[in-house]
Amino acid sequence: MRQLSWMLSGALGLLLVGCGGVEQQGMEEKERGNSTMGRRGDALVTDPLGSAIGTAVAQGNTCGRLNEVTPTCSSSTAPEHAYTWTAPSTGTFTFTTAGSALDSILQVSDPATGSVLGCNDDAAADTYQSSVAVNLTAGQPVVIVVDGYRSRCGSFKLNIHGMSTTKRGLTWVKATSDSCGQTRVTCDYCDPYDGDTLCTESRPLLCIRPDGSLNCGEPPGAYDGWAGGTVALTSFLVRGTDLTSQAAADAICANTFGAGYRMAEHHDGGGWQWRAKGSITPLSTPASTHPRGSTSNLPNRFWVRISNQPGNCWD
Ligand SMILES: [Ca+2]
Ligand SMILES: [Ca+2]
Repeated sequence: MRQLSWMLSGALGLLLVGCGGVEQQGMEEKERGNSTMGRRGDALVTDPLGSAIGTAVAQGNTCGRLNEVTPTCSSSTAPEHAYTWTAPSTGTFTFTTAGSALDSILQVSDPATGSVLGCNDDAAADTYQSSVAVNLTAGQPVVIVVDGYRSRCGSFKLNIHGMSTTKRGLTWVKATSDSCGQTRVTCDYCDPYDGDTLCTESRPLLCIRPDGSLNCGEPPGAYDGWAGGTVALTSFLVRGTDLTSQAAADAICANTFGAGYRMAEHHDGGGWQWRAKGSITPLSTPASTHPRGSTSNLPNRFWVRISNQPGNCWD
C-alpha cells in the first residue's frame, strides 16, 4: 500500500508539473502524507544512548541509511539516524547538532505515542544545525531523530545538555583572610551529600593550585586544615549546568588562572573548612534557597566540588 500511494503521489506531482509548474505542491502533498506522527511504521530502529549527557554523545553519518521518518518541522526526504534516550532527572534538556557537517533537522518524540515533543531545522539564522529543548521528567524515554534538510545526508554530532530544575551542587563561602595573604573558606551549612545550590543558578568557581605553599598563619586545626596550595576565585559567574564534568570545571580554572589550577575540593585541607594561600573576592550573589531551610545560610557562595559524594552538578 505504501508503495502504491508513493507511486500515485509521484504521478500526481508529474501531472501538476505538466499543468503549470507547481511541482512543489506535489512534493509537499507527499511529505505531509508521511509526517503525521513524525515516524512511519512501528519498527523504527533506534540505537540506545542510555541517559548520556554531554557533547557528541553520538556521532555518525546519515548517508546510505533509510528514510523512515519525515520530521514535522521542515521539508525532508532525507535518511536519518534515530536514538532512544532517557532523561536522568526532571528538567529541561537541550538536544543539538552543533558541530555537524550535515544540514540537519532534529526531532524529539514520545516513543509511546509517537507525538512530537520538539522539532527544529536551523537553531539560528547563521547556522544549518538544529536545537530542540524539551521539558522531561526523570526516567522519561524519548526518541531522538537526526535527519537531513530536504534530501541532504552527511556526518553529524548529537549533543545533549541538561538543565535539571531540581539538581543541586555544593557551594562554600569565604570566612576570613589574614595578614599573611591567606584565605579561610568554609562550608557554612553547605550540603556536600546532595548539593545545596540549584545548578540552574550561577556562582563563581573556587580554584586551587596545589603548590606546597607553607602556612604562615595560625596552626591548622581538626576542621581548619591547611590546603598547601593557592586559591583563586573566578571574577565571573558560572552556571551550574555548565559544570558538565570535573574535567570541564578543572578546565575553567586552568584557562582562567593558568596551568596547575583546578576546581577546589571539599577535602583539600581536611574537610568542611580549610585555609590556603591567596586572597579571593566573592561576587555578590544571593543566599541559595537551601534544602535545609537554614536562615543562617550566607550569600556570596561559590562552587566547590566533592569527590566521594554526588554533590556536584555533573553527578
Ligand atoms: Ca528522514
Ligand atoms: Ca538545518
